[in-house]
Amino acid sequence: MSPVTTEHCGDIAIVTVDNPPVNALSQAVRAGLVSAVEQANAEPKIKAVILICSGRTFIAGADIREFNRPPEPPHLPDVIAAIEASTKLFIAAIHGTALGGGLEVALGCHHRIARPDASVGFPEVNLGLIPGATGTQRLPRVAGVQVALDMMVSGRPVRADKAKISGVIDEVAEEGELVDAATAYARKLIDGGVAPRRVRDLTVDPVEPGIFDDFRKKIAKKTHGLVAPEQIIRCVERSLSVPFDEAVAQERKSFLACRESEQSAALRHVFFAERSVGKVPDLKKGIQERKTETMAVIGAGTMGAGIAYSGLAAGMQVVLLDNDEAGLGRGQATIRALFEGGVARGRVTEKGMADGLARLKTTQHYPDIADVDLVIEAVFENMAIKKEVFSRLDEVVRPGAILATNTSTLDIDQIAGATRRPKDVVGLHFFSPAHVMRLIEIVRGSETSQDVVATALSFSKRLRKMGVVVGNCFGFVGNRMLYSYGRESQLLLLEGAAPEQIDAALTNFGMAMGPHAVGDLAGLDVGYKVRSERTDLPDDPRFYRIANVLSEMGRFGQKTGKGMYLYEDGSRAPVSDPEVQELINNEAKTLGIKQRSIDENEIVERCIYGLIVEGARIIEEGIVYRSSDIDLVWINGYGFPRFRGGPMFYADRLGVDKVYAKVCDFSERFSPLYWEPPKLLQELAEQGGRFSEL
Ligand code: 3H9
Repeated sequence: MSPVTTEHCGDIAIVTVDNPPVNALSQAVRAGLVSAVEQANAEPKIKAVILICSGRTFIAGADIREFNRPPEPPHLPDVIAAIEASTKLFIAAIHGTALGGGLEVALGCHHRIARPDASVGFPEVNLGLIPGATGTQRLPRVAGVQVALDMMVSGRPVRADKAKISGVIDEVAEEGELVDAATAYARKLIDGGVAPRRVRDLTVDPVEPGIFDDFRKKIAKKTHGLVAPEQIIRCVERSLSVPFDEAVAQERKSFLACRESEQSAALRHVFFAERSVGKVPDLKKGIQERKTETMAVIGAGTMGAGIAYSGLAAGMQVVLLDNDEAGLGRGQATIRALFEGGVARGRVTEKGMADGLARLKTTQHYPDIADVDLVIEAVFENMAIKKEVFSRLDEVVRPGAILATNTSTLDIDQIAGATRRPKDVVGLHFFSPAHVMRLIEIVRGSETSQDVVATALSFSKRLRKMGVVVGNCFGFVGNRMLYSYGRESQLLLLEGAAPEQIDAALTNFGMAMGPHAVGDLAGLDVGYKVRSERTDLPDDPRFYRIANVLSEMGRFGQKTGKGMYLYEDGSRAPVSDPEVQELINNEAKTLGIKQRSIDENEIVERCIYGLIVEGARIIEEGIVYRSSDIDLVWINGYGFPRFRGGPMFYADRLGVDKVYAKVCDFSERFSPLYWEPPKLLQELAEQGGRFSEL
């Protein structure tokens, strides 16, 4: 049966799209729409057609899954042209979200009415695409150039009221059934003798000279390295001077080029990865989750305060516990400052801040947190201290509460072992700054119960974060892989690459920051302490040599004004330090390493392939459910470029066989100590497989 059906109500036809879950424009929907138009045109008694959707939303866009196949007719621009050319009045009735191709269909209709809670937008840019079915030419015609640029380059949808003001929609429906409001609207148009109003026939309002260049400057930093935003701008520029059909042909060409691009393939991969990350294969369906209304955070340092703030911002009751009174005061001040920052940026209202702060309690006494639903421990990264905290929690906190640790590296099972309820213990590894970073690694211990994992996933969502369920091993997914990445960035120093050269190579690749700038930001002492507690490090004097020497000199990074780089007072901008280069050269000499000139390509390959090799081991050991979970950890926690899809997807696109060959080459050139290829990498390479297919 076609997903598009037509029903007649007197002289009005109601065409309904029913293609769950989001009414995407699959080939069957496109074909159904064409035949609905033909039927309406052939039916003399029909004067108007209402295009409406079943389920939770209006058409949410093209069917993204079809983008991996050659386009099949009827093509969307032709479907929209048929709707627009219809002699019958076409009215789009919008609920939920009209997105991408969905909004293009609505703009092909002659009129648009939307529920007050609906929104409309062009999110194509988030998929490395441009609106490719006349959207770039229609939006400037109804809403002007500035609105068109803002909506299409940001990808952010706008609510119905705003969309009406800018001319994207014509009417906001009153409360009640949308179909009734749309029918009443259609009746008004029919009775008023209103003829079809075709957007293609409108002209774009003239603009101030320089508007496009100003816009380019405004977005330059945010869109650095992305292809689609510039393509959108060029299409909108054409809407002012090039005839509609010609501009649409150019838009289509540009859309198809984007669709075939590596960037779009990567961004589409991320889109689906984000939708599968919450699906944990072995969790029983319909599992009863635990309550998470009240939360205690142990440790009022920067991390603890950030976690507490996230809970308060999500409407929870939060108790902050620290045995140091002054520390507690500082934590409270940090939380207040975070709220004030939110108010200043317009993200939190004054009332929201007052409510949030009223829900915060502080204490130095464990019995005060006895009744909470969830505890998150955020004390020093030291096993003995963590065990002590967990045995206290075990004594005082009510049965059934979830006991979580924010450890970034330590063994969850050992921590759980300090309690008599290991089933209730889970890792919730937040990233710093906790109020900003979206990622939470949900670390499943060997005894963590299913309902605790399910609750941790919902809790992450409630905090508007992305929970990725991972297994228990040193450093879990993110920090374990960081070790290999960091190791290579350190070895490269000894071999002759300068810190700024390494950082530039990786930011050119798309990393948000270079590894040495990140080290200085996080504090070189932090990694130093973790390494000094590990007993399983390789017996290699080169391993993190420069970071160790700098830490021992008290050069911890930004917080001490110098680390790998120098920092002028109050500035976070790294400045090269000739003393550090001299130190690196001396260390290389001491170790008998002959320095050489190293090119950008080798820097990127050594660091990124280091990640891929460790990622392959993580998959092999079953620490993640799917390779795309690793991609999300690195994109959301470590600044890996989204437009490259994450390290494992990047490996797939390069070709796993090519990566394997290079790893074998590195193993020969630099020693198998770090470059022994994992079995999984070898197998996939031999079978022509991909990580994403596992
Ligand atoms: C485009 O339109 C190009 C045109 O300009 C030109 C063409 C020529 N296709 O997000 P959810 C699936 S580009 C296929 O969890 P929510 C999704 O994978 C497109 N599938 O729901 C998931 O599947 P599963 C422009 C799609 O309520 C299920 O639906 N449009 C599509 O949180 C539920 O998704 C966009 O970029 C799709 N287009 O949010 C809009 N969309 O259950 C993309 C969703 O198997 N979509 N699915 O995991 C969204 O932003 C959100 O899905 C939406 C609903 C806001 C609609």
